[in-house]
Amino acid sequence: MEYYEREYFEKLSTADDMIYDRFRKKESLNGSWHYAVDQYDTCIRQKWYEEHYYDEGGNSLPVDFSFDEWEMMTLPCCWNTTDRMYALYEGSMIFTRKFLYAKRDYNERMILKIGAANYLCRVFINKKFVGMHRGGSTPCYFDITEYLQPENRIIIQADSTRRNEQVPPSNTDWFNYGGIYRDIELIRVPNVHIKDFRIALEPGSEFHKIRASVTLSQPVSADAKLTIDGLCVQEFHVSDGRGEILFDAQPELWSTERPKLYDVSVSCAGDSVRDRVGFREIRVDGMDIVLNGKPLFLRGISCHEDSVPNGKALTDEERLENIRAAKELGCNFMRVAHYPHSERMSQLADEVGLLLWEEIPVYWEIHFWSEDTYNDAENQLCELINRDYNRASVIIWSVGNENQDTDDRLKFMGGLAECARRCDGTRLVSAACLVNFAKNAIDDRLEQCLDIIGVNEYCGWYTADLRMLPELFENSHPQKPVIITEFGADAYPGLRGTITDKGTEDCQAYVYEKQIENIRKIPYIRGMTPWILHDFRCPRRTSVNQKYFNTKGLLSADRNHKKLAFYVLKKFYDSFE
Ligand code: GCB
Repeated sequence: MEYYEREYFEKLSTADDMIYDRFRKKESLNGSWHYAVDQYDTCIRQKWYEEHYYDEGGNSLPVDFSFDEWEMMTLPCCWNTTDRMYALYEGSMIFTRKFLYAKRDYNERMILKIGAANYLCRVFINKKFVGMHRGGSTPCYFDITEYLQPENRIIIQADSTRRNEQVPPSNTDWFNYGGIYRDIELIRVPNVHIKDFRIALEPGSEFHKIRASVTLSQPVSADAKLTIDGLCVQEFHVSDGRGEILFDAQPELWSTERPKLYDVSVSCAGDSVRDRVGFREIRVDGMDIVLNGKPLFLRGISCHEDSVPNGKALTDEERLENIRAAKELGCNFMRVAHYPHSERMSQLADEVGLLLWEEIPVYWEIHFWSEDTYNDAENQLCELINRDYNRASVIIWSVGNENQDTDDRLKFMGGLAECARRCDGTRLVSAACLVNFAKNAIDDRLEQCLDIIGVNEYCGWYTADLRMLPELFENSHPQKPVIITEFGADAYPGLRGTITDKGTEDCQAYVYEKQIENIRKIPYIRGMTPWILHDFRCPRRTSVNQKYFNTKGLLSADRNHKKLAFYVLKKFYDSFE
């Protein structure tokens, strides 16, 4: 950390600052913001946000900014897709606008929510530093009540600099989009409000019990009323700001075939919130993954949050296009890699009946020895769990992807697995592990901390000899169900050739055929999420058959072209019906 940044790490917004906000009334700050590229971090070095235009003697001072004359950008967005000039820009950008505020209720608090800003985000209101957030894919919340006046200037710095100590670190296999790329919203809540509301089918209750809990923003006592439309009404007591109820109920279960959702509301201490919730049970039984009491094979596909026109700022239509393509493939499962995608994704998956694997970006070579990096990773995990706890579609929390099996890494990721379990006893914990190539076997010490073992093997691609695959599976004796979380091959859309000619659709389809031929014979493999649904931007990929895209997609980056391998996988998945 640079010396001038130190003071801005003081007021870190974390998972503890989140409030429950689904379906709350929101006032949007999306739209036109003035902006400037601030490559040298001058805004925070020179404290532009303090707006010193005159010295004590009344003499005008030179200033290096013109907040209200700067050009405009429409937020949310990834700045890389707005103008060629910013296509490859990584660093700091300053955004500012004004807004009016009139108090509506003497008792109200105003919460600012930023859906996501990559990676550091600092907020200033009316010349004061409000706080900062780190982590480029989870939402942050700031109580800005004390900073507000009738007329307000807000300044947000988004800093997309890649740094080794961050989560993800500086080297990844995807594009580092910058920007405030999810909604910016104001939420009025009463002083005592519902900070957290959780509801789920109780695991092991034979589908006959539901547990719900409420956490208030203050340690007060009050009665809470829970209504599940068409099912029941329950009352329970909240004391010292927390209350929980476990009650008998027989909800129609949520499944991928019948994604039944209930309208749910809870009111307590003058505040009330709503949700749409499905009830299902996911567990591991021996070597089976069991949904609502029935073993199932997870017919999955991996997916990045990336579109050609919008980067990570996908529209709902684009998300639905991905979901439709996955359904057409015959999927019941999607691995949303390698970081939390928008909360809209899990909400849509709830509606359409698609199971999800959600992941935090503990990717490749993290600073596993650093406590600060651990805290950052754990906070991102907690923010994700808080955000999506009520989503029936989410069945697995993944604590990372492809990390070398070292002692530091075992402690770090073991800690994350434990944290996921502590925060959420209704889901399974996994990680996408590397193959132990010295033994050509599934063998990673992290397995002891997981419910399901994820394995990325690239036989037929990085491990060029496909004959290694049967041997790899035979050499392995996992004690838990395995999901093959990645295999795949690059194919430039439309490029044809022989099955040995890397970069052609024929070669990719061949890899899929051989993989499927082997995977289907192995009983301990209980699911797969090949890499990947569609091509995505990737600065590391410069070859003629990639052109700065990772072309392992089954669809082209614009989703208009289906590669041969799409149909190979579809044929396999359709054989399950
Ligand atoms: C992997 C990584 C993924 C890459 C992929 C590839 O193992 O987990 O992020 O994009 O391989 O295409 O090399």
